[in-house]
Amino acid sequence: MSLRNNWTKEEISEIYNMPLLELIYEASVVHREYQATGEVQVCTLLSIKTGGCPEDCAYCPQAARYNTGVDVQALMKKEEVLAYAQKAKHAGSTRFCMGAAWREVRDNRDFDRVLEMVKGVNELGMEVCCTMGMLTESQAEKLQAAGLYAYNHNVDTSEEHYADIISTRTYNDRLKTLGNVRKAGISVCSGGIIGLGETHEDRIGMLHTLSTLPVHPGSVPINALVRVKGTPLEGNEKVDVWDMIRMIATARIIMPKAMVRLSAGRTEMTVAEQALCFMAGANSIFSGEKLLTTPNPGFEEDNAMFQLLGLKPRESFKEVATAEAGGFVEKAIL
Ligand code: SAM
Ligand code: DTB
Ligand code: SF4
Repeated sequence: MSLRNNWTKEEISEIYNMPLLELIYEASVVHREYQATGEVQVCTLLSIKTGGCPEDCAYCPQAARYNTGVDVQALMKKEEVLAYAQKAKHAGSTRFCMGAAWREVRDNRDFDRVLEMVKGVNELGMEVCCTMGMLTESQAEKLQAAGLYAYNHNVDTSEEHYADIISTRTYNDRLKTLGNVRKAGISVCSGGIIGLGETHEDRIGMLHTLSTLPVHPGSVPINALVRVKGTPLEGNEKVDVWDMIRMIATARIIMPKAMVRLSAGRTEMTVAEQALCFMAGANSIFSGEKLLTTPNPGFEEDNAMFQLLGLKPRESFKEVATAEAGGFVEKAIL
């Protein structure tokens, strides 16, 4: 199968609605053809600026307008952030993703500090990722020049369902940021959330948006809603794990080269359920005791799961690139 970005909603729907075991099997076949099965990318998140966000994303504990008990914290110091990154690296993580509860990046001293953080994490030899809201073209270029590897900006849901979840910015705003990231030569990380009260058609619509971007995202996080008290979606039903598996398998089949990330929601899943997600084509996770503000399995727990399932953490792309260039010296000083 070759890479396609002209999928129709009907084609995606046919895949998504296949008999479940058939779908998992098909996805495994694609996974084997395009990816190093047995390897899982381990990423770690850190919230570098927490809470007090002016947006109204109905799922989010960091929106100022909901009473969720999340403490507002100004932008962290570079040294503190680098200490976290170092810890994550020692635990086997190869991608470090810094999150800021901003509507958009502004050209100010905070942004300059983030650029310094990006440089610092890059120098540790980790792939650096940021998720900080909307970006202009010139901000994306500055981040790229500082060594940013990827930028996360999720479409979250379908275009049709979007306005029920967020009113303070549009679907088009999101797509524009993704375009700015791509143009700057930064790897696009974009996916969404299930459990927001969306229909199956909305899920198919979201996958359609992602798989028909000019270039498929380098990584596609699939999040199950973490239901946080105080948010408008606190009373939503728990995501059915089979739906998570369907989403992952469909994403794997239509975007074969992307890293598909089993993202938020793992604390509510058993190891057996997560194993099915890996069978269905997931090959990336967030590891470490916290996502941004909510709990997540820690490194030890995940290492034990990897041992049990015979999985191993994937090397950083940066290390692979350096090794391929024969740069042992460079690699040694990373
Ligand atoms: N403020 C920036 C933005 O919205 O782009 C970056 C941080 S924001 C927390 C990053 C992503 O986290 C959101 O787009 C959403 O997909 C995900 N997220 C936030 N709260 C979540 C929750 N309760 N459950 C699952 N995913 C969530
Ligand atoms: C993504 O898709 N999921 C991560 C990351 N990208 C930034 C965030 C999940 C956040 C879950 C809620 C929280 O911990 O605040
Ligand atoms: Fe703010 Fe991002 Fe949370 Fe929306 S998802 S409220 S933009 S931190």
